[in-house]
Amino acid sequence: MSEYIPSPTDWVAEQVELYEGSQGTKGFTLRDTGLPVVIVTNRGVKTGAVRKTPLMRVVDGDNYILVGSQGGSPKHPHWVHNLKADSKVEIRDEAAVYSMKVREVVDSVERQRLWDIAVATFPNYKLYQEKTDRVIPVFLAEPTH
Ligand code: F42
Repeated sequence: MSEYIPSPTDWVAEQVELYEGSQGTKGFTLRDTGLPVVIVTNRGVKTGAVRKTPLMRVVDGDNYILVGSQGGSPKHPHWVHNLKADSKVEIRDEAAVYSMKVREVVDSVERQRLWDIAVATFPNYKLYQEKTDRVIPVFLAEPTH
């Protein structure tokens, strides 16, 4: 088992600790929004370390949609590079943990469909896209059987 390196952003690391430490019974919403969050566990492309990232819970059937918005910042979050290099992830959704494989969605029709679901779930994504020149990456996580 590789070393786990917590996020250097305090409130993010604290959310991960509360969520995982309570087996998904606490800390599963985004601060004052009350909207649910999942924890994505994956491997860092450079360090090989275990990384854990809270993201909004956006679902499409059994699949999860992962949106690399990072508040509309000018650069992609690091986890985007990690997921492009290694598609194997675990997703914790409250008490449930799923093994999944992710892919970046590049087909424009498919991306639009998933983006619309994401914005309907978390309307701030639309504001974040308006804030930045980069096209916010969208990933689809599908169960591995
Ligand atoms: N971020 C989103 O992009 N989308 C969301 O829907 C979202 C929801 C959300 C809900 C709750 C919450 O607490 C946070 C939420 N966030 C959301 C923020 C999200 O959890 C991440 O903090 C944010 O997206 C930034 O991701 P990041 O991977 O850039 O994390 C930074 C702070 C970080 O940890 N950076 C590390 C560092 O040391 O600076 C590097 C991490 C890393 O993965 N390094 C790799 C390695 O090898 O280990 C190399 C990566 C590379 O770029 O090559």
